[in-house]
Amino acid sequence: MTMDPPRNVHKPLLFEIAWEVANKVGGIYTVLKSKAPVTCHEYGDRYTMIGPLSYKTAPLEVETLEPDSPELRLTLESMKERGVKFLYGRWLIEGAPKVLLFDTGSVYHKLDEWKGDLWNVAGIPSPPNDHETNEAILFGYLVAWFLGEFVVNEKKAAIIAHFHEWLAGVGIALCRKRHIDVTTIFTTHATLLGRYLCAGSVDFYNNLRNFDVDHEAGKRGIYHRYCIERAATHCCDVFTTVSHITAYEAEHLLKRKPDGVLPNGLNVVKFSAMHEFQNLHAVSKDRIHDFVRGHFYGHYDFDLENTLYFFTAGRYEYRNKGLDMFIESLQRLNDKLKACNSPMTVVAFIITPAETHSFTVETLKGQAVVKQLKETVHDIAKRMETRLFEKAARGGDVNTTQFLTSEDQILLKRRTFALKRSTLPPIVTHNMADDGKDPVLNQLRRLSLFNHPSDRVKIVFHPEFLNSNNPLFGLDYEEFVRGCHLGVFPSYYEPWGYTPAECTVMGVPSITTNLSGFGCFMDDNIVDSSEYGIYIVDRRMKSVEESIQQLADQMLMFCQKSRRQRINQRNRTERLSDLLDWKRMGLEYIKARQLALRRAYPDSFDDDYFGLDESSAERHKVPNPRSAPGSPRIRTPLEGSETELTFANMSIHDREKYLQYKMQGHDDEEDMIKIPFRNRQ
Ligand code: G6P
Ligand code: 1S3
Repeated sequence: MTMDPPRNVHKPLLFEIAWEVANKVGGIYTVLKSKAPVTCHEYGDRYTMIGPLSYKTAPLEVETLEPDSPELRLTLESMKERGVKFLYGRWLIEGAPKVLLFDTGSVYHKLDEWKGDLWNVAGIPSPPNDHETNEAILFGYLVAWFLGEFVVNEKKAAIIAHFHEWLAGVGIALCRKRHIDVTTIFTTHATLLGRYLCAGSVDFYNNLRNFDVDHEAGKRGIYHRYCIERAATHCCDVFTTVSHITAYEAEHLLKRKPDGVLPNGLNVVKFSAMHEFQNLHAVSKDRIHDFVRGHFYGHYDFDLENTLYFFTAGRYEYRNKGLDMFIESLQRLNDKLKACNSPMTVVAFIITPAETHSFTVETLKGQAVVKQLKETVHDIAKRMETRLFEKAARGGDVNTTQFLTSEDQILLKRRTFALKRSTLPPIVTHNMADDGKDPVLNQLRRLSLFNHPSDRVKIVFHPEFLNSNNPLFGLDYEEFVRGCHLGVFPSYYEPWGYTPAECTVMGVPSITTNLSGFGCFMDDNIVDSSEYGIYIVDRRMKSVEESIQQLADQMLMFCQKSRRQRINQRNRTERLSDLLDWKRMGLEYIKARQLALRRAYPDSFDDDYFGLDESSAERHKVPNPRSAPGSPRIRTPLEGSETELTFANMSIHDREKYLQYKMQGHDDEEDMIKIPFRNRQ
C-alpha cells in the first residue's frame, strides 16, 4: 500500500458550515454574510460555505453554478446518484462566495436510521418530535457524508471544516468518529443552556460554576440538543466562541475551555467625507418625523426640534435582550424629564417581532389624516402661489390676507377637524395576537406609559421588523437606525450583540451592558467608551435597581446634550468603526484556522513561528478624544485573553497575511486610531 503525500497546509481548502448560510434566522447570518468579503479575499475559490437548502429563499439569494473542481463534481455526482438533492452556486452577496446547500428533505427517509446511528456512535439521544433536532441530524449526516467522500477525491490540500452553532454540530462528532481527514473548528454563538437559564429568573452569572448541567438541560426538555452541542465542543480540534463572557459560560456549561475568542465584525463601508453620514441621519430623521406627526395626531404638541429618537431592536427575548430594563428605565427617565421641566421629548421605539394580526386601524388612520392634511396644504399653497404671482406681475398691491379663499379656509378647517381624537396615541402599532399576555404591553400598562400629553417619554411598540415596504415609516432597518439618536440594548444574555455594533458603524451612539460580548469588547479596547458614544450599563456588580437607575441617568445625560454635542459625538462614534471591521476582526479567524491546521498536521509546520503572545507588550486602548489626549493606539483584539489562541504561533507566511490585514493608517487625522503590530520596525 502506498502512502499519500502529506496534505498541503499552506493552501488549505476551507468549508464553513452553518444553518444560516443563505438562510436568514438571526445573527449568524450576519456573521457569515458580512465576513464573506475578507474570507473570499483570503481563500478565493478554495472557500465554500455549506448550509441547508430552503426552496423559498435560496432562489432569491443564490445563483446556480456547475461545480468547478473535478473532486467536487465527483463527490456531488455520487451523492446525487444516491438521491441527495442540493444546490451549488454563488451566494449573491459581496465577495460572491460559493455555497453548497443540501436539501434535508431529500434524505428524510434516512432519519430513523441516522438517529439510531447517532445513538450508537456518539450516545446522543433524539426524541421523535423535535423538528429542529431532526433537521440538525439530517444536515449533520449530509455534511459528514459530503466531507467523507470529498477527502477521498481531494488528496492534496489540507481541509478545514469550520462549523457554527449546535445546529451544525452533528457533523463534527461524525468527522471525529469516522476519522475523516479534515481539521475541525467549532464556533458557538451562545450556549443552549445559557440562553434558557437566563430567560428564566436565575442568578445566572453568580451560579455558573454550580449548575448541574445534565439536570438543568433535562428539566427544560433540551437534553438531546445539549448533547449535540457538547459533542461538537469536545470532538472539534479547535473550540471557539464569540466573546470572553461566552467563553467563560462555555467553559462551565459545556465543560471545555475555548481555545480562543472570535469576535464578530462587520463589513464597514466608509464614506469619503464625514458629513455624508451626518446628512443621512438628517434625511432619515425627517422620515421618522413624518411618522411621528401621524402617529401622535391630535396630541402632536411637542417640538420636533427638541425631540430625540431612542430605539431598541432584536429578537423578542424579553429578559435576555433587556426589554424589561429598557421600559423600566424609560419610566424613570419620564419622571426625571418632568421633574426638571426639560424641553426635550423622547420617542422610544421598541422594534421586536411578535405574533400580530397586522397594523391597527388607528395607527394607519394617523398616517392617512396627516398625509391628507399635507396634500391639502400643498394644493392650497400652489393656488396661493399662482394668485400671488398674477397679482404681483400686474403690479397690483399685494395684500397676502386676500390669497386664502374662503373655500380653502373651509377645506383646511375640515382637515384640522379630522385631527381631533378622543383617545391617546396608541403605544402599539399592531393588533397583538395575545394582547393580554404580552410582556412588553403589560409592563407599559403597569408603569402607565400611555403617551399622555404630559409624558416626556412617548412609546411606540412596533412588533415587527422594519423593511422599506413598511406603510408607517417606509424605511428599512438601516435607514431607521440612521435617523435615530440613540440605540438602547440593556441585554442580560448577549454573547456578542450586533445591534449596538451596527449602530456604531453608522455613527449612532448606543447603550449596551457589561454582560454583552460587544460591551465587554468596547470596554476592553477604549479608555472611556462613553466619550465615543458607547455607554455601558453595569449589570454585573450592581443590583437590578441600580442598573435601572444607571440606564435612566445615561439616557437623561444624553437628553441634556446640545445639538452640537450630539453631532460631535456621532463623529466620534463613527470613527470606532475601524475597530469592528472584519479586516481587523477576521485576524482571529485566521489564527483559529492556523491552530486547527497545526493540531491536525503538526509535522507539516517548521519552527519558524510568529509569537502572538502580547502578554509582555504595552497595553493600549483607544484614548479619550482630543480633550484628554492619551496613547493613540488600541490593542489587538485578543490581547490579555487567557485562551490558547492568543498564544498560538504563526508561521512567516501567516505573519505576512496578518500584516496584509492591518488597518489603514490614519496618521493625518486627529484622534487617530492605530493598531499596533509587534514586529513593526
Ligand atoms: C446632522 C446634519 C445636520 C443636522 C443634525 C441634527 O449632523 O448634518 O444638518 O442639524 O444632523 O442633529 P440631531 O442630533 O439634532 O438630530
Ligand atoms: C447569537 O444570536 P442571538 O441574538 O441569539 O449570535 C449572534 C452572532 O454571533 C450574537 O451577536 C448574539 O449575541 C447571539 O445571541
